[in-house]
Amino acid sequence: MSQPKIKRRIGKYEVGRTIGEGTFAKVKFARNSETGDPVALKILDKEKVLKHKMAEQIRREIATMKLIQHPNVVRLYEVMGSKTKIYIVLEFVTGGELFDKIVNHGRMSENEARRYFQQLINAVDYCHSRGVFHRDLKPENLLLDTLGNLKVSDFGLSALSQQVRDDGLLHTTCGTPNYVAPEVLEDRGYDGATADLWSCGVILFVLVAGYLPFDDPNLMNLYKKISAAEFTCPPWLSFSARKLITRILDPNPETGEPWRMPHGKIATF
Ligand code: 3AM
Repeated sequence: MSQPKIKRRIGKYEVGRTIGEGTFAKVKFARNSETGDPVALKILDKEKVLKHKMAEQIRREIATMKLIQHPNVVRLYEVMGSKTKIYIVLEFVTGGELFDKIVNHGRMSENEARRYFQQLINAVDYCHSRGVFHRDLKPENLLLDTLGNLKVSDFGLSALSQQVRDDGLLHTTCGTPNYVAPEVLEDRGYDGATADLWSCGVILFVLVAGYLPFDDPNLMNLYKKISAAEFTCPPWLSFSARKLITRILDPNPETGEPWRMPHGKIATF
């Protein structure tokens, strides 16, 4: 493999090629010049991020993130700032996105899906037990390492994907609502843990079905389908996968089985 071209320097990191671009951030390859280790450098525009007086929340979230160390969570090493930019230094994950597998090869076997789902739940459970919530779990945040292990990115950085409206409360921005829990969509104030679990249920469905449980070209119709948890399991699903998905995708976070879930209970199928 050819060495990436090294251009400029941010702190002790030599910045190389752009890996990709998300809604709020650009992600670049970089190398720690002291250790030679590769990292991913997430670059955010300060003005965009801070204009809603979210500096304090972001500072808090970043401080928490530095304490999170789990094999299935993308490590956050450090955060730096310049006059106009915020630089988040992350573990470099090389295996691409989990959902590219679905896009390229279609749905996966339940055995394969079970392995990813367990890794996802382990990551989510670990972060929740430390009071850290994701609030925006979706395909783009599920990366794979070279060994095919799942790494969840952007854990705890929910302020970066949300915005403060005039009422002073956090509201999820546009993005794709397909993975979002009904109580989040309805803006009725929500519990970060149960909302994350809903997203895990949608992710599991996509892995084993190969398509989204809730989808509609019309946004209002999509909202209605999500709020009513109106979905149909494909005929090839096993009874246990079907049962688990139905238990998680219960629109009422309080009745969704022990699921949407008391901490420590790792469900599987
Ligand atoms: O633009 P694509 O989809 O190719 O996989 C992420 C996405 O790639 C990648 O950056 C793009 C914008 O989010 N990415 C995000 N975090 C990463 C990380 N820690 C990462 N790639 C490697 N390591």
